[in-house]
Amino acid sequence: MPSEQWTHPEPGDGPAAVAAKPSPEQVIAGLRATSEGGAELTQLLTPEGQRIPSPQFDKYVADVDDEVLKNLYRDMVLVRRADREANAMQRQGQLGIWVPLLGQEAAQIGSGRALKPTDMAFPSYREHGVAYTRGVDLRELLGIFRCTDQGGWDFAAHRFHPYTIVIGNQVLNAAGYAMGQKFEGRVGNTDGDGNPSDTDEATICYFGDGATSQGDVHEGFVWAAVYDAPLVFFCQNNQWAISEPTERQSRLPLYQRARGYGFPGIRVDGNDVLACLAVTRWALEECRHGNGPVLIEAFTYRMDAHTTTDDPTRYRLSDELEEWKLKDPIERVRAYLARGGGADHDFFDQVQAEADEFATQLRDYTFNMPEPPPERIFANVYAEPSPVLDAEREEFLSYLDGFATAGEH
Ligand SMILES: Cc1ncc(C[n+]2csc(CCOP(=O)(O)OP(=O)(O)O)c2C)c(N)n1
Ligand SMILES: [Mg+2]
Repeated sequence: MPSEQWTHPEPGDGPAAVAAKPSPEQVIAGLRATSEGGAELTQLLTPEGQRIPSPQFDKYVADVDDEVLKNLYRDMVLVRRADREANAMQRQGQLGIWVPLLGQEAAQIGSGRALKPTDMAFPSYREHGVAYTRGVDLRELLGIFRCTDQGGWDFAAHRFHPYTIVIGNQVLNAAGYAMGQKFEGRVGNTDGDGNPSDTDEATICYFGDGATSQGDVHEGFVWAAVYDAPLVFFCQNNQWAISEPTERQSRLPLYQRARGYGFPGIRVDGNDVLACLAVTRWALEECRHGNGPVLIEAFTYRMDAHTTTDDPTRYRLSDELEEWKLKDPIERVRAYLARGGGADHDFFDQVQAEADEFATQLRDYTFNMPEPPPERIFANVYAEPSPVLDAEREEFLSYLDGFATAGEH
């Protein structure tokens, strides 16, 4: 029988001297009670592939017919296949490290496809699926993991910030960026008919459950809140921060933290691409209209290791993984499409063949990836030319030349 969720006693309920502590079962029940669905969890597609109507969110996916859903399915299959290929290439010594996204495809594709080209996105280091939706060539992204490249893509062109390894740091960057959008009047505009303007912008910032324990994230929440910055905080709660479970990070579901900062928080089924699309579209619209920020907690599960340097069998039980396989984000879309006749075997076979071809291209490119010249380390540091940096580059180049000369003697 599931344990009751623990609630702290109200002031005056009892003598303060009596310790009011939740049992471990109550802590876990509070954090995970909604993993099965229910009032707290926004879900539009069940793990069995059944469409649940939502009075609040259906209008945000009114355009999603079978064709659009097939595209979302294709996106998820392609990024999963790319993820598995990259994982295998790391094992073969072709990449220095890999950070798997397995299980988080719906959270990333759903939220990424909710963005407009003019919106800005700040990822952590696992957002390969979001990168794909921003038009980043995943071959370029693999350069970071092969250590031939420091950034991987044109951040301004894709409106997709560099990966950030320092936990939570990108939340400050995103808060500052969104405050800039506000200061420059790029939110809350109306067209000639008094309707919200198409040109308004928002920012989305991705981070994990573990990051919510980091000071930077709290500072970002405060700044974004008091400036009404157009910022969607998108927390992928994959329930683990390497080996630390969420119950070691919080006493209550993460989305509820938003209330303390004064903005809305919502928990969405992070394995439901339709719900992630709908909720993120809603949140981005709120932000573009000047009602930001919003916190979205996408409740999901990391189905692989933290990175290829991690061994999850040392800290978690395999039955947890088995349970989450039943909530696979791709399978539920497939079940929905197959049952409703929206897609047949040919479609699924064709997507699989396309994914295999995609993986082959990634592999071929990775094996022959061009190595950039060493002085590239000086590129893209500042927007304007810098005499100090120019001098350092010249010094570095003559240092390298010294090796060539030494070799000649
Ligand atoms: C400031 C900082 N502290 C510690 C680390 C080491 N570290 C790397 S990933 C990680 C866990 C992050 O977990 P979470 O935020 O849940 O993201 P996930 O990896 O699960 O997507 C930690 C502690 C770091 N990169 N930066
Ligand atoms: Mg995590």
